[in-house]
Amino acid sequence: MLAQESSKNSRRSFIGTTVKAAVVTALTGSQLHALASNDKAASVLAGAVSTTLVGTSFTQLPLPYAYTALEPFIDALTMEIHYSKHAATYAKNVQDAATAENVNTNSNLETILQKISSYSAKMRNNAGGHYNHELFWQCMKPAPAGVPTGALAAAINNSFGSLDGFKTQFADAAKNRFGSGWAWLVVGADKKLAIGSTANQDNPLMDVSTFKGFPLLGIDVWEHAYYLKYQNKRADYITAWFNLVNWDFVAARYEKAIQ
Ligand code: MN3
Repeated sequence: MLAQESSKNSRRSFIGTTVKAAVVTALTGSQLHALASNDKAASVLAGAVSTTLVGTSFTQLPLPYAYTALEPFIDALTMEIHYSKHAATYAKNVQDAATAENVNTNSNLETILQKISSYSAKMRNNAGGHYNHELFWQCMKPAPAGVPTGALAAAINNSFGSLDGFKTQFADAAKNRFGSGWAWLVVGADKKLAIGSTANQDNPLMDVSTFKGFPLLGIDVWEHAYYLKYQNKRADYITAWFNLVNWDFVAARYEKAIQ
């Protein structure tokens, strides 16, 4: 619980520092060019996504809110176990895999994900697991969720008819992912929004994924994300989860992605 005892002020300060660090560690243009020349998936980043979005580290960041903050939609015990056990283990294991496979842990995780077929199954599972959870925590905030704004709102209406249309398609992708995995809203190389899902800890940045794009929003549909409160009722968890979406985060991510 130590992470939960820090003040709101120190959290805000940390988040600000984190954003700056992400920008500083962003890939350079020449690095992106090198990636794009031999990797189709990299074209999503090189063609459609600002380099300031690339910079997820190998280290688990503090949760940006308390374990209790997402109640009643996600209970505190689920959050504590999810963050401090499941996600922390992915973070540890991706660092172990990086050491074993001579990957510089000061590099960006996105770079590894785009070439994940070059690495071990341990790297695939844990680089994906760590990246997905780091994004997942930021995709949520204490209720109420509000609504998409600006360019994202227009794009959602254009692609899915309405916010409700988006929710229906996104929930279907999440419900229909058999077994463990994730559902995603992504922006593709064509700069259009798309909804899809991936199995296990794969994600749409990976060269091995059949569903590709730059992830804007993701929902974890592994049972560990919801079973304590919702048991087998994944659909109820998904419905409740929409109350927690941090649309400001998603909108900012989208606007940078289409620059
Ligand atoms: Mn999880």
